This record gives sequence, C-alpha cells and structure tokens, in this order.
Amino acid sequence: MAESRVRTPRQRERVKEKLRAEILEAGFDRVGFTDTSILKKERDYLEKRGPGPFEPTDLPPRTDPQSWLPNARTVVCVALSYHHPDPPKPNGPRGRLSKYCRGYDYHDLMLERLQIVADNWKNRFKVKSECFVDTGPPLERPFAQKAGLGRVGKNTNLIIPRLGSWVFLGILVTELEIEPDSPADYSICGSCRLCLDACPTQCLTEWELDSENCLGYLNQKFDDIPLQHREAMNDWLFGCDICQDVCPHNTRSATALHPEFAPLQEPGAYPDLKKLVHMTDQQFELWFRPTAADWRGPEALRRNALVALGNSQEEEAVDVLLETDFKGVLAEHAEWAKEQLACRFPHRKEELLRS
Ligand code: B12
Repeated sequence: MAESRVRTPRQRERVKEKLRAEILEAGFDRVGFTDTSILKKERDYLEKRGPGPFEPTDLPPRTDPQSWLPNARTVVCVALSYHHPDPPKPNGPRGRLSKYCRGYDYHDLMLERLQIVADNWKNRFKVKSECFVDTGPPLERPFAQKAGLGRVGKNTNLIIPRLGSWVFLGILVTELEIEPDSPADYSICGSCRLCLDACPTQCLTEWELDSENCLGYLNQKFDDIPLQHREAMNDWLFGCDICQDVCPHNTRSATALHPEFAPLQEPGAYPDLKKLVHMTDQQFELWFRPTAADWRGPEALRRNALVALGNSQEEEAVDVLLETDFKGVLAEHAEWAKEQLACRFPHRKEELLRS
C-alpha cells in the first residue's frame, strides 16, 4: 500500500491532508479519519438497549469496522450540509416537510461521491473500500465524533462547528492506512436544555432519544399514528426539525451551500394538503421519488396529511375533508381530523359530523 512507504510523521500528515483535500473536492464539507478499533462505550450501550426502529438488528457490526471490510485500516467520515432557510409558508392548509427531505435524496448523491473516491483509491493504491450512507451497520454519529468532525449534542445529533447539526453523514471504510484525526472531545451543550424542553412528545433525555415517540419516527411508521401523538404532530408530514430548530448551535450555521438540497418546486417545503390527500400513486412518484421522503410510499403521506388537516387552523381544511371518502387506515384518521375541526370551527360542526 502506498501509505506504508511514508515514514516520518510529517510526511504522513502531508499525505493525509492531500487525501482530505481530494475527498472534499469530491463534494463534501468536512472529512475526518479514525482508526478501525471497536467503539466500546457504544457497543456496551447498544447491547443493553437493543435495536430501535429502523436500525439494523445485528448489533456487533454496528461498532466494529473490521466486520464491514476485512483488513480495514481507516474509517473515513464525511459530512455534507443540507441547511437552507425556511421559505415563507403559503396561505391555505399546508403541511411541512423537515429540511432533510425537501431537496434531492442525500443517500444516492453521497454514495455516488464516496464511490468516486473508493474507485480512485482502488486504481491508485490497489485497496478495497466500502461506502455507507444509512445503508449498513455503521453507527454514523459516534464514528464521526471519533473522527473529529463534531460533537453529539443532547438532541443526539452530531453538531459541527460552523455547520451546526444540519449535516448528513457518510462513511468510507478502507484498507488504506491514514493517520487518524483527534476525536472531538470539547463540551457542547453545557446546561442548555432547549431541545429537551421543546420536543412536543418529550422523547429526549440528555443524549438519548426514545425513538418510538420521536415525531421523526411516528410520521414514518406504517399503520396508525397513536392518538396521543396526533396533536403533537402538528403540520409535520415527514421527519421533524424541532430539536434542531431551537438549538443555539444552529442559529448561525452556514446556509444554502448546496443547491441540491434546496426545496424542490414540488412537493416544496410546505406541501398543499389538499393536493396531498388526493395524490395519486403517479403523482407521488413524480413529486416524492427524487427526495428522501419517498421510502414509506404514498399512503403514509396521505395519512399524515389528514392528521395535519385535523391540526390546521385554516377553515379551508374543513372543505378538503368534506370532499373525499377515505378508506382503511385513512378513514379513521379522517374521522379524527373531522372531530378536531368540528371543535375548532363550531359553525361547521354539523356538516362535518354528518359527512
Ligand atoms: C434509525 C435512525 C433514525 C431513527 C432513530 C434516531 C436516533 N436518534 O437514533 C429516527 C427515525 C427517529 C431518526 C430521526 C432522525 N434522523 Co436519523 N438515522 C437513523 C440511522 C439510520 C440509525 C441511527 C441509530 O442507529 N440510532 C441508534 C442510537 C443508539 O445511535 P446514535 O444516535 O447513532 O448514537 C448514539 C448512541 O451511540 C448514544 N450513546 C452511546 N453510548 C451511550 C451511552 C449512554 C449512557 C447514553 C445515554 C447514550 C449513548 O450516543 C449516540 C448519539 O446520540 C442513522 C444512520 C446511521 N446508520 O447511523 C440516521 C441518522 C442518525 N439520522 C439522521 C437525521 C438527519 C435524522 C433526523 C434529523 C431527520 C428528521 N428531520 O426527522 C431525525 C433526528 C432525530 C434525532 N433527534 O435523533 C442523520 C443524523 C445527522 C446528524 N447531524 O446527526 C443520520 C446520521 C443519517 C445520515 N446518514 O446523515 N433517525
């Protein structure tokens, strides 16, 4: 391997900085390197806690880079900012997508960029590498912290100086030996508890998230939204940004660095709820397929739109609900929404309860 020819620490540093520059050039905002030792604290924690929803169930590989690639020498962690300011919310009954799924899907985009680096190293250094963006075992946040990219905050998100927590993470594990960076070990949240207090379902305790009660999970799960969380869902259609919106580290974070994550024309940041409840499968394909809000299919979004209608302060929401007959899971959510609106707009109560 090319790296083994490099002898002095200074030379190793120079090679590392050259490689870092190349990876940044491939289309990332931050790059950090760490060794392939097991994350012991996280391994013990996961063993006690078990797997949560949407997490891999095979626990040992999550913290062990050697299991991702035999002969792995280095874990390369990358971050890419997706922050764009909230556009003004148009009038009428509207929902809200969280920032991470308003633009193009980060998975494909980041994997493509990481693969360019992996292919390049394969040709130049004859080394194998594997790439991950939510797509495999790695526990991405703790590895990114160990590679010096930033610190995990009380809201459990990785917070990077000047970028805040509005970043996607990815990992490339490689046979190439690269000098590790120092882990980020500064303190980050102090006594602040804005995120803990702002969460409408109170699913955060310091540095720990109860996923089953996180709106970002509830609006992505199948079947019904538990009754006790429907009001808390407010207008969130997919994901939730509340614990990041209130974070002081995010008030001055870099913005609009990458046009690929700016809200698309459709569905946009605030989808029209009328359009969403009537959305055909073809329209779903057209509007949501390019984004990261597509993976649960159209029915979850229609259901969430009904909950958002029930939480709407706009009287037009009543007309949208009266226009259509809903079936299955949707029918029950439509009934709930009608009851909510009947309380909010008592002069429409009879119409709503008759329908
Ligand atoms: C499953 C998952 C979810 C689940 C569960 C989230 C969670 N907090 O675990 C749900 C659907 C709820 C979710 C929501 C979101 N997600 Co998500 N998610 C994942 C995924 C696929 C796995 C995460 C996982 O394994 N969690 C399990 C817990 C145990 O691990 P962890 O939080 O990563 O690490 C913690 C533990 O190790 C813990 N820990 C370790 N030792 C110890 C010891 C003690 C005593 C304690 C208390 C804790 C502790 O501290 C770590 C930091 O929280 C990752 C991608 C990946 N492969 O890592 C993306 C990922 C974490 N998600 C991401 C994003 C963007 C989001 C959302 C912002 C999307 C949105 N707007 O709705 C929200 C954020 C919610 C939040 N506050 O965390 C990004 C996070 C980027 C960042 N800056 O941190 C990731 C990395 C995807 C990516 N490739 O960019 N997500």
